[in-house]
Amino acid sequence: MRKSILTIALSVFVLSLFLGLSIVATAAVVGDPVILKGDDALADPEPRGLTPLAQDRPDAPWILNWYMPGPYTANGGFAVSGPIDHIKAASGDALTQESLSTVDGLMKTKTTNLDFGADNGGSEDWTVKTIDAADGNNMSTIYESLEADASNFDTWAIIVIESPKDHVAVMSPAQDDYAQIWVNGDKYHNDTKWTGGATKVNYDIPISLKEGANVLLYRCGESGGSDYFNLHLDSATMDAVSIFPKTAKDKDAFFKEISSVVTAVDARSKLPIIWGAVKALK
Ligand SMILES: [Ca+2]
Ligand SMILES: [Ca+2]
Repeated sequence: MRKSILTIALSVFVLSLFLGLSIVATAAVVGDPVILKGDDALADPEPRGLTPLAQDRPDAPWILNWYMPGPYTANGGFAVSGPIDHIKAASGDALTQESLSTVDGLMKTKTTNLDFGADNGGSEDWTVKTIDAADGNNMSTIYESLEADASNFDTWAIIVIESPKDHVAVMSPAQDDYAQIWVNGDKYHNDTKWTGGATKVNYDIPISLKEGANVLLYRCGESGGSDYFNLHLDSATMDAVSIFPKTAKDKDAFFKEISSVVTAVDARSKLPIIWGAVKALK
């Protein structure tokens, strides 16, 4: 009896060792995260040597809740608009796309509304939008200010990913038309080609996540026809992290949700003020 228990325990140990090694092997195949700098920041994946996967993933763990400003309209088509950082002008230089994809930048949106100007969508407050991953027009659908299947607009969407550790995750976007994605101030994806269907993925992109709060910014530009943006992370990461907005339906609720996640940064930014006050008392 005792021997058989020992055999089972040993088998389980060997099996989990094997599974563990397989997982490590799978993760290794993905490759290291590549941050797009210089000319690569606006270069498509194929010229950079990547091959489209053309995989339909209707059952992937798509992320449905996003923190977003209003749309930038009359963009002149995604090809014209895409290379321009509209966040910079609309925030009065308070933000850039890079800084918006950091905790510090995200915190600024508490008080910084974007104003795209009267001809390009004006100013809508930041709020939480819930998309339907299967909806081939999920970008135009979420905006009351846009007509159904609208053309010529840009959207920006944010999530906070709370990770228990530093690790490399894999993000998989589906977009129509032009996707650009930043994480923690670094650009990881630039793809001007629509993926061919709302849940069709062309690239699995390794990204660096750090312990604690990570900010991901997903910009999608639309010219005509379908307009959708979707994103999922690899299953192991999806199981390990918390993603916000969770149940929040508006800006206030979203910042309440992430308050404990971003506390460390808050405390750090308050330190100089506290020390200044202490000094003043002396
Ligand atoms: Ca459209
Ligand atoms: Ca389109």
